[in-house]
Amino acid sequence: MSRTYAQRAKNFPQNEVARMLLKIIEQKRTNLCVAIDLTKKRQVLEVIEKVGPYVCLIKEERTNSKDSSGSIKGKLRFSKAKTHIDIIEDFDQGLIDELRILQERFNFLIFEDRKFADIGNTVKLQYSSGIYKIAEWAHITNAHPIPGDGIIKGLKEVGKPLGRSLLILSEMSSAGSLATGSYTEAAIEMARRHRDFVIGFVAGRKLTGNNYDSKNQADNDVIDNDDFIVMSPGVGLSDAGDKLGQQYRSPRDVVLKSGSDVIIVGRGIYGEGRDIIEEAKRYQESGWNAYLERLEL
Ligand code: 5FU
Repeated sequence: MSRTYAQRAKNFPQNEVARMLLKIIEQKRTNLCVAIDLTKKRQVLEVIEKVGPYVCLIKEERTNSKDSSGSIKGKLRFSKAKTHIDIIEDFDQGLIDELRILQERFNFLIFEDRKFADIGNTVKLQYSSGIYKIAEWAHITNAHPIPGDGIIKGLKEVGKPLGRSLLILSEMSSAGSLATGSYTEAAIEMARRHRDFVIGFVAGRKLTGNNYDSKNQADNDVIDNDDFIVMSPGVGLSDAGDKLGQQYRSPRDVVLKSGSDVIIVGRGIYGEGRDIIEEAKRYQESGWNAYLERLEL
């Protein structure tokens, strides 16, 4: 048995972002995060316009491509064209302003999937400065635990005063990932040491916390200090994976069997030939029904 998203909000007294996210999930009845790996700001905004009603989170990636066809259809052939770079072609403050408008209109949070991985002093600068100034607009970002606690401390110095929060990448969905076993265990310990800034994990399953009965009032009065929000990428209903090692599982598998809290879906929603709105609805329903089933366990 498990608690509802709303009941878990009290487990995050130090993280307003976590409480906001849990509230949005409950209000909009969606545990879907759409990962927008598109290359032009116009495309990103067009997808958000479509999926906005069905998501709790938008996961942004700063990507670029040589494709200049300008059409959404052409741009959506990104499984090979997408690359992570530090400079986006047409990034400007206008994108951030538009994102903020859409965020208010549709009530979702923004997760910049930056995957920081350097020493504390460097990530501090990467998070606060440069062209993107991620800390100014992203409610949530994430970091690899590999450099040790310094990476969290550095990001926290910038993000905490702004009310931002962090996820730790403790597992990855790709085949052959090294983030397993003792690495994952160490990542969990790091997160526990920084509960004032870390709200959860990118992982394939629930990693911490206790089980409670959502219908038992006595249970619900207890605060679970080991509760972290788990967000899982590698979710797809139509494909088993891609040619570059990505591996997909169904929302039901991820949320019901593995106890994850948020499903992260990219190409399953806006891949070539997909009806973005229909797919967003399908994933939203699938993720939410799996959660409702989990409450009954
Ligand atoms: F940390 C991870 C991970 O382990 N697997 C991922 O796939 C992050 N991701 C991201 O989720 C990845 O960078 C994409 O942005 C997104 C999955 O996209 P897809 O199109 O659904 O495969």
